[in-house]
Amino acid sequence: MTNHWTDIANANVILSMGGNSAEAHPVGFRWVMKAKQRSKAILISIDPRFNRTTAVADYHASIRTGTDIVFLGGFIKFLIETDRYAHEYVREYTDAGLIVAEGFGFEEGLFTGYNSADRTYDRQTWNFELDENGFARRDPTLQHPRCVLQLMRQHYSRYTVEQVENICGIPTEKVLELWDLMAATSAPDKTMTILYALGWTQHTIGSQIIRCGAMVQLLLGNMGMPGGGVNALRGHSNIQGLTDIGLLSNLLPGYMNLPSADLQDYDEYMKTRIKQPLLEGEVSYWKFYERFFVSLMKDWYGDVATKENNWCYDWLPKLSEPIYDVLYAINDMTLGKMTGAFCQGFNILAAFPNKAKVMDGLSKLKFLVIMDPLTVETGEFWKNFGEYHDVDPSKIGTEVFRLPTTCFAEDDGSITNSSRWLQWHDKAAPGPGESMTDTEILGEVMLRLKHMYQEEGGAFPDPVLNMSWNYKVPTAPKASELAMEYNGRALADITDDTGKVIRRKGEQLQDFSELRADGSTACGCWIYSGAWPEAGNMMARRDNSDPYDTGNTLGWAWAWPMNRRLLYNRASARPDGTPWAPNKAFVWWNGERWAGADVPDFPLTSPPDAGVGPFIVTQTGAGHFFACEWLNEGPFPEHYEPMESPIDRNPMSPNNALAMHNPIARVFEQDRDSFGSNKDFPYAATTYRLTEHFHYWTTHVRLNAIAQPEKFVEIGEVLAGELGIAAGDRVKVSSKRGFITAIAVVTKRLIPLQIDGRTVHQIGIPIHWGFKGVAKKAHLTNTLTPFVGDGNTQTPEFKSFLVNVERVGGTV
Ligand SMILES: Nc1nc2c(c(=O)[nH]1)N[C@H]1C(S)=C(S)[C@@H](COP(=O)(O)OP(=O)(O)OC[C@H]3O[C@@H](n4cnc5c(=O)[nH]c(N)nc54)[C@H](O)[C@@H]3O)O[C@H]1N2
Ligand SMILES: Nc1nc2c(c(=O)[nH]1)N[C@H]1C(S)=C(S)[C@@H](COP(=O)(O)OP(=O)(O)OC[C@H]3O[C@@H](n4cnc5c(=O)[nH]c(N)nc54)[C@H](O)[C@@H]3O)O[C@H]1N2
Ligand SMILES: [Mo]
Repeated sequence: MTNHWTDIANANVILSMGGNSAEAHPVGFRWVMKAKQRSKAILISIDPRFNRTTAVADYHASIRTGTDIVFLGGFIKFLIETDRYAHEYVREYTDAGLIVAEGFGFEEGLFTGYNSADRTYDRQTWNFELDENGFARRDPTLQHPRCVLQLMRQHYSRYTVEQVENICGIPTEKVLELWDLMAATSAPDKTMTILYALGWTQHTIGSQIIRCGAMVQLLLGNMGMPGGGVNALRGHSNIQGLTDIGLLSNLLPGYMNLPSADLQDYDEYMKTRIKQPLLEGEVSYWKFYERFFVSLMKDWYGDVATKENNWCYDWLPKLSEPIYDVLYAINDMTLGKMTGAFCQGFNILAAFPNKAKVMDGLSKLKFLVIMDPLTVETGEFWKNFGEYHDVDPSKIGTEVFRLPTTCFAEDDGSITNSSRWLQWHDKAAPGPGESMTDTEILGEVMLRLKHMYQEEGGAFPDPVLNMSWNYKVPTAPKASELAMEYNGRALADITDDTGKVIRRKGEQLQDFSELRADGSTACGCWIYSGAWPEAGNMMARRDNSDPYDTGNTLGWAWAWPMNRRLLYNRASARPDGTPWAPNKAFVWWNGERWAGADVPDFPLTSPPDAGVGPFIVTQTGAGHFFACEWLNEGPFPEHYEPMESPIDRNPMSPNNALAMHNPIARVFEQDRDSFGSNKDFPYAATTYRLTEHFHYWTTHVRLNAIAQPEKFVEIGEVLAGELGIAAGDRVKVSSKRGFITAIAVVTKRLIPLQIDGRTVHQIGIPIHWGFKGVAKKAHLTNTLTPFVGDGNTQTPEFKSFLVNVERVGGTV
């Protein structure tokens, strides 16, 4: 989230699109209801289904899955052509006037630089034109034909309201009605918040849908504003913490990233990561990359990491693929390239697409370790469960080890929520039986590995043998020890520019401004620096006073970065430092410094006329409409059809087969034949959650099993009528990859849509229920889903694929 949960109450319009927060985030949803009560905020729900959020919404539009860029792109065109965007904000705070280098172009659905042989882009031309000092050229009048605003206008001129109706299936009058409500929030005293989750992420074009949402918010002047922002409602309670701390295969803690194989040289790596300002005088915070990186290596390797050995840079893995994501790992398993796997709190068989392929992969492993408090499907993938999981155990040689863990309430620690707040919690009860906490298990594994390397040697022992491991009980690092480590500490006295000592050797750092690139600080996760300074554990604070009545409770827990609650909050004030409107006053210039309800996202005493832009993490200080080379499929979001589409062409670029689907979607050679066509599988399907279950684990809980006892699928009344299916009938839903059976819920919540000259029906399939637990047994939903990923994050396309539906007899 750029903003945070409580801040939603400040919104005038709430766009719930690509998420169903009433269902999946029912506690946070109270802030949506508060906005409605407090300021009569308008809630808009745009979803393929009429869902539980829609039930309390003021407006709803049924959209075809995977087409959100068309709706948002059309809105961008509408805002520019009707001149209803936030002019001063766009001119002063965004890249609208920057001039794009010659050579950049877009034709028939593809940007310049596409290489169809390896399905990648050469992104060289996706950049700004630079002057002789290396700064980006700018046209403050926004008239230059190659300035970002003009290129954006041109790009989205194709996204007519007729195309929106044709592709998304939302009638033109409804589209215009919604755009009018949304456009009203470009006024300085109005804001719109966007709440999204998997309905945007789980598509082959997921990252670009989200970017398009950010562009809309920039055009409306809603970034950095209370009640504004682009807000990802995250999944598991600590999934925000997972990405923050770098638990993805291509990341290091704090959104630093691992080098690729062509960066064997430390200085070369630094050159690509240290981002110098592209406009004179801008902050460009990533220019401090080396401070974050060196402090991390000092944390990991202590005295062994020195300037002379490039802080042990050679020990870091270098990626020969852009990312070793879960899809990649599963694919490698099926190719017999992987010996063993650890599944820690991960029910991969239930959670990942194309169950048959995941089964094939798991069956080829030599060993599988599963760390989970429950006996979940993945740990028993080799057992036969009859109709719902029919396998022959004699054909599977994988040895499975089960390490029972505790559950979250049986351990201390911090949990980072969607708001970026780190909230500390204490263990409520010890775990049952032989269970151990995850850190105890990993501590034991680490020490045994180290011991084996010491005793037996082996390939590449250095990174394991030299890893710092200074915990009181080495087999059981305490949560507090780990937290103090990610905050960081001084390894020598730290001085400021004038030579004054600001931090003594051995002290906890106050925040990441104290990090140094000379090896005198250690820090496990730079963005978390400030969570546990000398004053103690900030995450355990529970003061909810709210002096400005903005919902900003700076004394409650601790938020990264710097306890700041609202990112880019400098943009909540006009260029002259005064609030855009009295009712939206948030952070302002008081004549001497930035003041207000939040920790300013800006150099504290830098006056408004210093010419520094509010987006201090970008190289231009501006919010970007033009993404440069950041995303893999182009600087402007473009619509591509899902990998399995209910129509035969991409109406946005009908004459180019290469632009039918995302041209760089993650597709494995082995899966080329695993996608179905709309002739065999005519219905568009999507998958989703229910409040009463949490994925697959609550099916082990009797009360949840009673509340939602059995797997069902939702079918619209019109289609059910055509297929002769009545409510309660048992139906078979099949895709190119397999079939499931379930009870039919015949509903008004799904309606047929008119798309590109044909009628498209959508089917809704909850993800819950499997063959373990106390609820009624069922086929796993992911038997059906396609093995294909987003072009940047590799997130699978769980939300758009094709199925067929038949009645199979038998009712509830
Ligand atoms: N009770 C409960 N709560 C949960 C979870 C749970 O299992 N149970 N899981 C947690 C996790 S890990 C996560 S990640 C979050 C997920 O939170 P959400 O993303 O809100 O949950 P979903 O139900 O997967 O999907 C949300 C909505 O996206 C819609 N949708 C599908 N395709 C599209 C599309 O192309 N465009 C648009 N606009 N909408 C689309 C679906 O119809 C659905 O209503 O929930 C978390 N909260
Ligand atoms: N078709 C379809 N598939 C989907 C999705 C979808 O929308 N549609 N959503 C995707 C999403 S967003 C997600 S997040 C995944 C979810 O996929 P998973 O994360 O695999 O699903 P969970 O059932 O939440 O599994 C978490 C496991 O962690 C265990 N656990 C709980 N506490 C602890 C602990 O302290 N330590 C350890 N070691 N284990 C613990 C639980 O018992 C549970 O078995 O599913 C994905 N799959
Ligand atoms: Mo999730």
